[in-house]
Amino acid sequence: MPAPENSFKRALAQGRPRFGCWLGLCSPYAAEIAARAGFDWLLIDGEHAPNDLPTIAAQLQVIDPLPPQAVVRLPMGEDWAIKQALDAGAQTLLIPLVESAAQAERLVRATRYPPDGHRGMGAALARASRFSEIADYATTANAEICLLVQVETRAGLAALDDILAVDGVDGVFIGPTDLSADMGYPGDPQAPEVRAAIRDALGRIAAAGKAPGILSVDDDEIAAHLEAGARFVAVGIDVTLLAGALRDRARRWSSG
Ligand code: 3PY
Ligand code: MG
Repeated sequence: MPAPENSFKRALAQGRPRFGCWLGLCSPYAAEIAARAGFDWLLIDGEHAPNDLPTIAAQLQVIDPLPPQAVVRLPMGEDWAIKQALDAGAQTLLIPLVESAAQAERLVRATRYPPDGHRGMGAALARASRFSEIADYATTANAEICLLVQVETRAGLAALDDILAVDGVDGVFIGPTDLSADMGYPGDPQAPEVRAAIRDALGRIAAAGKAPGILSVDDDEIAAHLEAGARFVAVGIDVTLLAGALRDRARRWSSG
């Protein structure tokens, strides 16, 4: 039996738009609500939400049997963290702050078993191999890994064409918040210079045949990103959706 097919990777390769939601509530219960809402993919955020390996694994267990594809964002692209996330059953990873082709190549190798890379062997006791039920996991896992890297600094943008040439990188996600800060507009990803840089980057990623990704919760901006080439687009964040709805309700019925 081979590793499970990564249908998110296939969809991105075919250029189909995929709409997702960011998960920062760190809860399998909340992840199930999002997984039943109708999104194509869900991002379990280990960079800016207090997720650790057990909470990531628990959310993967909930999401995997349901329609959306799970994407795990790690806080950084360290070999050991990548190995643990893959062993926990993640097949699609998003890695922040990639600024060179050499860094992207190291990430590709960290996600692949030898001879294509140096991912440590040990999935026999892991969820990734369904606890050894998938007899052919070691020989079939590499083909189902989807690696998405984040370009979110001026240095990353300067290296974008080199990063796009790295075999094994499936998509490049532009991080508008970090990019705007690095470009001198902290908290203002709408700044015209930032918007132009994002538009140019999304177009270059699409032209290179890789999947361009982005996050926005503004409908007009999402339409512009799609028009510029974006294909995996996060259109919501569970934390801010919940916080906004709760605040609206509390305001409506405020006793003070
Ligand atoms: C960013 O905007 O910097 C992100 O990492 C995610 O949107
Ligand atoms: Mg970022």
